[in-house]
Amino acid sequence: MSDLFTDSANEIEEIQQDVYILRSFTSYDSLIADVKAVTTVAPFRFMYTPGGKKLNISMTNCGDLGWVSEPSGYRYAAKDPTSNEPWPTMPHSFKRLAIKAANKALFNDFNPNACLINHYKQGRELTAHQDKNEPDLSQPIVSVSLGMSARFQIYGDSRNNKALEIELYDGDVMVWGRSARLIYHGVKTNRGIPHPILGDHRINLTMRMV
Ligand code: MD6
Ligand code: FE
Repeated sequence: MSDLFTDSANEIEEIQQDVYILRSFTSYDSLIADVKAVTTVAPFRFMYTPGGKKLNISMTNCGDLGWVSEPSGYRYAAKDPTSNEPWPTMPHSFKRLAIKAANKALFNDFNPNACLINHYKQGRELTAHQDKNEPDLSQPIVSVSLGMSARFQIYGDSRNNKALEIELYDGDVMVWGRSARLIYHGVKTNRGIPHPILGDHRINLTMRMV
């Protein structure tokens, strides 16, 4: 498919106010070495919610700060609580990609210092939530989908709204901020064609300024 559409591969589309998508902006192939470098030092792990429930999705982080969910609450932590060591440095490839994507959506002073990495096995879903633990909500989030596709759901200002659904494929990048910064969103299980390396798994990077 990408061969047929290379001319439009880097076009930005505003799918809803202040929510942008860049199709085929990158690929797992081009990020695999850096994803592995991070997850070798800080492996994916299942965190627990403040209610004490194990999350469905395993996670890790890189950068100056990492998002952590614990029985005591959500926080950004400078150290990996599993190892008590700083999180791995954010690879330049991640940062460059995020800044380039943010610039396309006219966020010109985005310089992410935190990257949450989610890992989904097929059948696992992410329930509707807002990302509101970041101090400066004028800064966007840049999200990179890798591996098997999944259906992303955008609920807007209430999780009771009917969701706008969008299929996200390997290499698709989303940028959102401004009026959309606090929208509710979730992810339905991976589906579609298995990825040559990740099979029926999906990885998502979300880069933030914290
Ligand atoms: C995911 N993404 O795509 C989860 N949050 O697996 C998110 O939760 C997300 O894509 C904030 C901004 C963009 C996102
Ligand atoms: Fe989110």
